[in-house]
Amino acid sequence: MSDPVRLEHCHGIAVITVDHPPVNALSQPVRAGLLEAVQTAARDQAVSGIVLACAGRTFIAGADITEFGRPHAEPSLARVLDALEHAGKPVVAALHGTALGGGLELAMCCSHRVAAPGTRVGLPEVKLGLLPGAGGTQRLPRLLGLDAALEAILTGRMLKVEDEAAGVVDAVLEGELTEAAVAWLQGQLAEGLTPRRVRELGVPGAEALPSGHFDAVRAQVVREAPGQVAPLQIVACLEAAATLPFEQGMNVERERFAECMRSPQSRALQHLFFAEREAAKVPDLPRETPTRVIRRVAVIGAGTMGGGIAMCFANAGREVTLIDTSESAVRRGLDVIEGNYRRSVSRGRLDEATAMARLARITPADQLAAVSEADLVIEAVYEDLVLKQRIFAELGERARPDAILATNTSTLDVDAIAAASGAPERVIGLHFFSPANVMRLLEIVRGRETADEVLATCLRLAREIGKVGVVSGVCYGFIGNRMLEGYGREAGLMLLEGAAAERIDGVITDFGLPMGPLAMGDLAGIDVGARVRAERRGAGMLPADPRYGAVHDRLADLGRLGQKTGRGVYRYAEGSRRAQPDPEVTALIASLAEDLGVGQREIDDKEILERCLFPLVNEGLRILEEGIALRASDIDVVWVYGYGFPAWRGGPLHWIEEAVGLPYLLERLRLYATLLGNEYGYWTPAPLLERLVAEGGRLADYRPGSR
Ligand code: 3H9
Repeated sequence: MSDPVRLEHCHGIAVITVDHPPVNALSQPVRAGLLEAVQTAARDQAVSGIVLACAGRTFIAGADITEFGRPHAEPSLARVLDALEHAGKPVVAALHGTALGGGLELAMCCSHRVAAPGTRVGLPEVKLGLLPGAGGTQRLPRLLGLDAALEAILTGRMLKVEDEAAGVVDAVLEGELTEAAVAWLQGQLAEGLTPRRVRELGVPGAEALPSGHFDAVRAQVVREAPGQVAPLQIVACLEAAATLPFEQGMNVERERFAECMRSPQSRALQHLFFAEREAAKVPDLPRETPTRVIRRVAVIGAGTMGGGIAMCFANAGREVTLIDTSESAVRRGLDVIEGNYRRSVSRGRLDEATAMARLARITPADQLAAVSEADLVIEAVYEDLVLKQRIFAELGERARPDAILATNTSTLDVDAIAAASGAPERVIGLHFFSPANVMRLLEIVRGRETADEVLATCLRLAREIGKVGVVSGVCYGFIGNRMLEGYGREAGLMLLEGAAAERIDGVITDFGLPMGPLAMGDLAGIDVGARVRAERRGAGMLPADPRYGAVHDRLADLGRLGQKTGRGVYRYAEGSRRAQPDPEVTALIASLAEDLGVGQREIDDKEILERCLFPLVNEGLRILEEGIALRASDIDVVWVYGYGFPAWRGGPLHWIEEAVGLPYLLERLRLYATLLGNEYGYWTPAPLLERLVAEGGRLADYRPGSR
């Protein structure tokens, strides 16, 4: 391996280059190399200034996350930063790409900073359950002002050096960056430039803070990030920056950073960071598999889902043809899309010109023949196998022979749909989550005959359109919706057994999901679930349990279809989305329970949580063992990005392994089987669970097919 840090000389300027692909993270060899190079350049009388730059696609992206949790290896980052800050001559950090976390903290210890156009900087540690632990909480407010720094550190957002982060850099330089930085430094030295330390600056905005300012900030943080540790610790550090001398502020930061580092939340978020990247790797898909360029996309179905998918691709610069069966149907779909863009503009999230350019990329069509130019066709009509097969048969004839044909089905058999096309190797499932232009998950369903090239293209495409792609095998509901079934089933059964809807949902939202299962059912439409149950019951796919879905089926019969009719499990005031308990539903459930011979009782919060989440996890284990998911962490990614499972719990399988314990899960499944009966197999432990517990194995290490 080549040296990760080089020291060269250029007319009296020492140029230190970090070259440590892929992102120049501050691993031990980089820290050691930097320390030595800085000390050498500082001692060298012939050197009047130092430029610190990076090779490759980006400036330093932060500490090396893979080193977290391992024994500390010298030199510490603090020592490197100290050497930079005390070099005794000007040190210019030359930023390009992204300067993140420890990378930005390092740059802020240099006396000056210059950047290539388009460079972004940020302190994203909060996304890892951490806070910037190398002076970022004390130095950024000195450069950006208190409020802007607080916002940047709490959100972890990247800021452009041309606008929001202008205060961080001394100049934005055109041309080859290192050369430009050397020239800039030489020019400044000629004008008498001397080293400067950010620590010696005041904190703009900290002068006349009203009393109770930080208490108000803390209250807001608790509201917006309930249950999370790092954001409150960040506020404490920023309060220290605003009120204490620099060194004391650093002490506060050091203590708080160590607390965050020890927290299970940080471990969970680090797990997700790597899980998200791991998901893109498919063991039996060769890395060198060629991919196709996707410029034009045709979306069939201009409903909510199709419209969202069309927006997704238009936002990512692709030309989109939106197809439905009639001109009026496409027009309606386009109107909704236009309304969405206009709303984004009025909320300041998008400028008018960008919004209209995106809208202009979507061309309406009312004939399937309009797919003929597309590189990728995505079918997003309603869940009806026969209809989808008919469309795919036609696509087999009308689409370009090299076009990828995708179905957005959320439950149906992708292989059966693929077969209808006559070219199943070109077919794949692309399961978007509603609203498709917002939710980050994309389940990529690999059919029995899907070609490697098609899969590789879709994995790359997911990234290009800002989604996290997770590969799933073919089964009912794929990874996410299959796991959802037991969760929804138990919520319905507990209603029948006497638990109040708002209590069930409350337990789940307290746990950290954005919505409980019953409110979610109301939002999705009770008729939707009822229709799916009816079909599955007809196909013999449901247990012969009269209690299964009984409450929701009754509500559907009564026309209580959820939010859209103002009544579902809850009641909604005209035009409001606020769910209110409905005594009518309580009475209806009580009478239904009596009809079905179900006794009602008090159900405590612990039982509610376990009965909702343990079947979900248990099904996840089956999915893993069957090889539907490639690894446990893929399932975590699905649930965090597709269903709002709290990221700081790491996803359902990380949570069960780290916070609950597999032996406890097994014990409770057995207990519920005894207490509630197990006639329909609801509580039968997944074989993988029994095995892992018996052998003391770890879920995180398990791979399908391994023992
Ligand atoms: C920190 O700095 C703490 C300090 O405050 C205090 C210390 C005392 N470490 O995302 P990509 C790997 S905390 C190790 O696909 P992109 C990544 O796993 C850190 N590895 O590329 C992947 O590996 P693989 C604060 C890292 O172009 C490969 O690089 N910083 C790190 O889409 C490519 O990554 C952050 O949180 C790392 N820090 O995006 C920044 N970063 O190829 C985290 C990446 O094997 N990083 N890898 O799958 C990012 O946000 C993005 O990676 C970045 C590039 C925007 C830089």
